[in-house]
Amino acid sequence: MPNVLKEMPAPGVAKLQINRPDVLNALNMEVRHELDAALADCAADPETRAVVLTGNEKAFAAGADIKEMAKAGPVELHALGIEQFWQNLAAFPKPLIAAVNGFALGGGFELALACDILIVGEKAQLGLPEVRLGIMPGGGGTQRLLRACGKYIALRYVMTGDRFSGIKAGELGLASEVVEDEQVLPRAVELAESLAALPPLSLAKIKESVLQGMEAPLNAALKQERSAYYLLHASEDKFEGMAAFIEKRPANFKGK
Ligand code: DAK
Repeated sequence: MPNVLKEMPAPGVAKLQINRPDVLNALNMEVRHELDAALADCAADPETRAVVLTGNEKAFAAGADIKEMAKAGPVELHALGIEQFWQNLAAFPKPLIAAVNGFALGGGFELALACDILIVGEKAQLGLPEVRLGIMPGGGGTQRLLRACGKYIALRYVMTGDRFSGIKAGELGLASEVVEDEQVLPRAVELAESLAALPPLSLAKIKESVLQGMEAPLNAALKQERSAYYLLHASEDKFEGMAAFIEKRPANFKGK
């Protein structure tokens, strides 16, 4: 059985499901490689315009596989090239929606935090419990949480390793939407389908501007936004979008 299952649940939408239910979708090297490859396929495929990343009702992912990590020293860990997985994920150019039910812990939560939009079930359990294992988050958790909700909330949860619910995640600004657990996947697919109908180049440039802007001084970020804005005026989809508005018809965007 593959560790990552791929389906196309709606036009233009790929669903990638982590599939190690026996260990609450713990992320081992096979999962990382399969996810990396599946995301690369989605990035390269013009028919895929938005991706939903999910687990199952019990776990989005309960973190890195502790049994795999327990034996490894820093040199072995480094040699595994896990950083490349996180870098590729951060550079994924299309809309990436995390549909989170159950446990999203450690590397599993970091995986969700690296997505663009988080749809979270009310009863989900999120957190960065690495401190309790004598380590700390290493997949971007300290930094993405800090940037998403500020120093005091980030340290509150990263230092204690405490878990929090999906509802709490919503209150902390760590979820795009909090919905009933059964609605997580349908809502994520619905949102992905609506994104898949929008102009891909605009979405790519919006994502790039927001993500790069988070790391840049305001002036540099505004400059980057402006150049992305002007570039879109050269796209066929700009002419299609505006013509469709003027002619009062739905637009048919081609990603050109
Ligand atoms: N790894 C391996 N197995 C896991 C696992 C994990 N993270 N989480 C759960 N499992 C396995 C359990 O061992 C158990 O397997 P069996 O004993 O049945 O063989 C099965 O899943 C069911 O789990 P439980 O019996 O524990 O189920 P409960 O409902 O009682 O508890 C739980 C659920 C999620 C609260 C508990 O399983 C738990 O605390 N799991 C560990 C959560 C955790 O500490 N996660 C953080 C892992 S550290 C890196 C970047 C990032 C990272 C590493 C490197 N680099 C850039 C190098 C990330 C590190 C982490 O994520």
